[in-house]
Amino acid sequence: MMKLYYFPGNASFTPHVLLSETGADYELVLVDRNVDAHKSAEYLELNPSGRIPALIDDDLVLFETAAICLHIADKYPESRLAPVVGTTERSEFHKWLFYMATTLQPEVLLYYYGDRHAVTEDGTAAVKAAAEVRLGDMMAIMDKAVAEGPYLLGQDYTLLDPYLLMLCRWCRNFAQPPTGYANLGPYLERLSKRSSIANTFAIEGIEAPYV
Ligand SMILES: N[C@@H](CCC(=O)N[C@@H](CS)C(=O)NCC(=O)O)C(=O)O
Repeated sequence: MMKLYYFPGNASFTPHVLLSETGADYELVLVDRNVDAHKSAEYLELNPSGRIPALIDDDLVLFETAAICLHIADKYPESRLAPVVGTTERSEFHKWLFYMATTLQPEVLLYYYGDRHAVTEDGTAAVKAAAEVRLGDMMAIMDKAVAEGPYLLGQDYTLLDPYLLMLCRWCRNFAQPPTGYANLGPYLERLSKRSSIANTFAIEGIEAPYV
């Protein structure tokens, strides 16, 4: 049985939604950030970067959210969480997955961990402020991308959707929250009602407003 190491609302959220989508048996293991369990020697054996999530599937130990999501999608192709390899849709899918994992998500981390990127409090505040502005530009790109909908890739729901919802959720307290964008707003509302996503909010103890 797969084991997902998680903390409510963290980057483990998307793999958690996907496990729920597949109907697979899985176990959730809380990594309690309140006591820095993600920096414990035991957890660092699984994820040497001391970050959440990690996934164990038999002998395989994975870290990095996007890699975990792809593993779940590949293991359960019948859940259609990713387009078939070799199709145009698959290449589009890779584009957005890499954009989110290597551009959008690190920018959100700059916002939340500004102190790791500056040596003074003023410096931290400046890093956070700049990240928020840059995320505004990135959200405008995502807003345009979901304009046609109902999903990021069009008609087909994929793992990109809960991934984007998770990243948008992390920006919910911004001066210009993602819900305020013309297309992202209704898109996020629609997704929040999807049963796998609503159930994951409930299991993780996350209360409305979700995004
Ligand atoms: N690129 C990593 C980033 C994961 C990440 O930064 N997770 C956050 C929680 S959302 C974390 O564990 N932060 C604790 C820390 O950086 O000390 C991934 O996608 O798995």
